[in-house]
Amino acid sequence: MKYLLTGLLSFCTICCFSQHENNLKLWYNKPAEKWLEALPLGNGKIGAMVFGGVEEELLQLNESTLWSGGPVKKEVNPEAKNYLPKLREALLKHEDYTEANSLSKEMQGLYSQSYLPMGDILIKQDFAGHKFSDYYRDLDLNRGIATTRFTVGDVKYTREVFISSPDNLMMVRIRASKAGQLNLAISVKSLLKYHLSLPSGNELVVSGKAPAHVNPSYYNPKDQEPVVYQDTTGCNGMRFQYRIKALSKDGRILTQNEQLVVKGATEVLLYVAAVTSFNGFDKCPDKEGKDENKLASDLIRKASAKTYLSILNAHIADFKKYFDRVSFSVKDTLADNPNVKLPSDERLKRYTSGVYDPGLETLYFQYGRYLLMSSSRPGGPPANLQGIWNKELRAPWSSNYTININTQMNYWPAELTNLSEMHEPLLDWIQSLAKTGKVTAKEFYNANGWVAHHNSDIWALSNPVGDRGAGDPVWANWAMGGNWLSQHLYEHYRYTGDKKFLAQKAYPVMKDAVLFTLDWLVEDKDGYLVTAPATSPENKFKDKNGVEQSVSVATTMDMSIIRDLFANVIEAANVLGTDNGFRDVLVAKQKKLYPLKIGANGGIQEWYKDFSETDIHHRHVSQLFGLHPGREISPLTPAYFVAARKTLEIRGDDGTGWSKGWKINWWARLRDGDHAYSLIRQLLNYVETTGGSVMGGGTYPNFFDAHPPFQIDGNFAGTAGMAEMLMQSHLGYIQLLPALPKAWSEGDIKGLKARGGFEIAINWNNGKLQTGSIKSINGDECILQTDIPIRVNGVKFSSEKNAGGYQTKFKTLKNTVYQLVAL
Ligand code: FUC
Repeated sequence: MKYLLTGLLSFCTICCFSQHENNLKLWYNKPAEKWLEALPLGNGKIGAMVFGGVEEELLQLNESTLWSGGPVKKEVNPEAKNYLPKLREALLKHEDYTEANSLSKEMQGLYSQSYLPMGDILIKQDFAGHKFSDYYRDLDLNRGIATTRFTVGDVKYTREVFISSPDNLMMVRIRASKAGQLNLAISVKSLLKYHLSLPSGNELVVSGKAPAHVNPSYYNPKDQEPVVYQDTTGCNGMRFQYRIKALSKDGRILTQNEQLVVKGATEVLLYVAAVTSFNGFDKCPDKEGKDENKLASDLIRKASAKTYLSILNAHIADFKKYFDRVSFSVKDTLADNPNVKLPSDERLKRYTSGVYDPGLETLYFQYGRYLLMSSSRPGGPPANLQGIWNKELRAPWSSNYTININTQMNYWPAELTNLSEMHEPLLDWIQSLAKTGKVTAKEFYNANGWVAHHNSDIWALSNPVGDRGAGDPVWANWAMGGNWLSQHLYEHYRYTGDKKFLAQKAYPVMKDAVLFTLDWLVEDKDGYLVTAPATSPENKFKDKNGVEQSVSVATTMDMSIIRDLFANVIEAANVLGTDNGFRDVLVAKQKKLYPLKIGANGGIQEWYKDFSETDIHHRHVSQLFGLHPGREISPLTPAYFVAARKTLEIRGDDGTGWSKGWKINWWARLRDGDHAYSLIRQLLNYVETTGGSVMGGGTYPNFFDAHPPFQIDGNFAGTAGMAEMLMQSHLGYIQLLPALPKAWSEGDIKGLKARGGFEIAINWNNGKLQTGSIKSINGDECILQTDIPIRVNGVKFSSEKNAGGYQTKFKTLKNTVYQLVAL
């Protein structure tokens, strides 16, 4: 019975839902012409962009482990460490920033490798020149299904595509409403080297090879081939395979001219596997690679023994298990709001023109969760600059891991919006980075512990990039990537309370990051511990002669990240009751760290000295790390809190997509809901697929974030920022509705996670908390902060009123729900 019901339910997604009433769908009334109009599907391993063309459907395929290159090379710049003393002397003794810049270039290593597209699947459908009508396509966010429907003559055609995590496979079902009306030709192509085989009458196999090296698209020296397939000295690139099997109950399936051809069928199923020989960051994917042929054929064999409905139902159950943990709605005060009824691209355009449409904002929130579930799943690599979706051989910034903000930003919604499992790929990858980072620390700086710089890849590259001298130190030589990522390990513990994880996976890596840092810090003339060299991603300053400079000492971001790391390691040592001696050393060092400063303009100073920036509106506002994602700037430090606000006012709201996304989070932390909301509106600014300027970040027709170009981090920052407006927990207590904007005067959110192991549901009206519930996962004490006093389970606790509102403390029992009522 259960099976039948779920089966019927899934039938309803295709046939009978009212497209206008659903706020968990992106939908369109025309096919995608451009990639940024196509709809993304993914299971963290396979990714696909679905175009929904009528006569030709294009499914552009990705696989998350398909990167150029192989394990990182060693001894890439053995001379690097010899420059460090000279560099420090130039900075600390002579304040010669020009010299520091050239010496930094001597300390660079190799560029990261590139994330690659796997290939295309083209499905040509023959309608003998007849016109189509009733076109509709959508992406169903809580089921992870893309559907395309249209009518030709008196036949209705439906295509349904999803990518299953349980079966690790893409499924395509194509149906005609009248018997025998499907005539298809399925072909493939790839930008990589490949050959095609058609081993049985109904299978098509693409076997390919990734390059051994791909240069970043911005790096084109005359003497280097940008894409190299053979590495004569080391390891050749990985192999890959995608394999399509077609099945139908009626009609005929045959192979013809390198195509799978279907004639006269009523329903066709395509089973698509996509795999690579990637076998871990430290194994050559060629010589020591996995058997991609066996992987792909096993997946297809197992799945094609199952019914379509059982694969579909397992996929939906898996998807809903995560997606449905959080719901968010804001009351639309406009009766029968006409915007809600528009196709999503039109709706976004209208929104950009200023109309009121809170449903679009909550849809965007959930889309971020959808994208994280689709691009980051346990066992796979972390979501990269484009998540898992990339069509270019040389994608912008290699579609790599940029760890001076972008990769971390991808994971801001993970714990907070109840997708802790999707954080795992990053947490696992950090373990690999800590290994290569140990080699880098020794090789480049003769330091202990581990270090990572601003770029990385699936091989866990940790060296400063730049091809030994070609990178600009303002990004290439920044050495705080590992320290920042260590925050993610500790945050996972703070949300889950998982002490085993803290002891076994987090603490050793965090401690090793500290070991590097202790070696990296030097004393300045006043006895402060400072970093030298230091850069402030990726802004430049004017020195006393007005010359533009990058490399200096103790930038605010460096020192804030280090303070955050030390505080987290001290807390972790206390929680675990270990390493007291080491902890005490850190407590002493902590006091000597160069402190936060307020500059002459009233903002948080960005550099060691109060230099002026060369770009006052720069997209990075690195000096505000301590406000978010750090916790050293808060209402508990009022002078810095005011200065942080001033910093943002001076910098202004403009920027790339991710910059606007970060600003939502900052304004939420400043508890200014209306300003945070105005940035949501700016992030949801419709951007044409054809371009836009760097300061014109926003949202493409398929709701992908526009840097521009497409970069997924802004989507994730937007989702996290909205959650931060409704609940914050970074200061040791849970603040409900810290930054509620006027535009969201009535609404509810269920399922957000708070640090300390709590799951929160609240609703509000007239901008005030009404009722809610807190589920205690671990049975720890709960501290709530609210604007108005509350009752918990009918009891009015002795709430303390402080500057931030009322604090209510109560003991909890494990796995128990507590009801809140505002008084
Ligand atoms: C950093 C940013 C850029 C871009 C790139 C991938 O370098 O400054 O804006 O997001 O990463």
